[in-house]
Amino acid sequence: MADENDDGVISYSEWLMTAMNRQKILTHEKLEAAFQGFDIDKSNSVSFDEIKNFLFGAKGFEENYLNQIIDRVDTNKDGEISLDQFKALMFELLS
Ligand SMILES: [Ca+2]
Ligand SMILES: [Ca+2]
Repeated sequence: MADENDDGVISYSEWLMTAMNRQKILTHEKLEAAFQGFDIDKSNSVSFDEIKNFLFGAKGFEENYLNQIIDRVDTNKDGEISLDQFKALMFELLS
C-alpha cells in the first residue's frame, strides 16, 4: 500500500508518508476519545469545569495556568471548548 511508485520497494519518503499519516489518524482518534471522556454531560462541548475536574483529578494542574490556556484556546469566548479548540488545548498542554 505504501509503495506508491510501484517499484516494489518502499522508499524512505514513502515509508515516512505512511508513518506520518498513521500518526495523524491515531492522534485524531485519541483526541476525539479524550474529548468525549472530558465531556461528562455529553453536550458535545467541554466546559471549563469539565476540563478542570478532569485535569485536577488526573495531574493537578495549577488553576491559573489552566485558565490562561483555556482563555487562549477558547477563541470564540463562549466558555465552552469545541472539539477543534480541545485539540488545540491538548497540543498546548502536551508540548
Ligand atoms: Ca460538556
Ligand atoms: Ca468556544
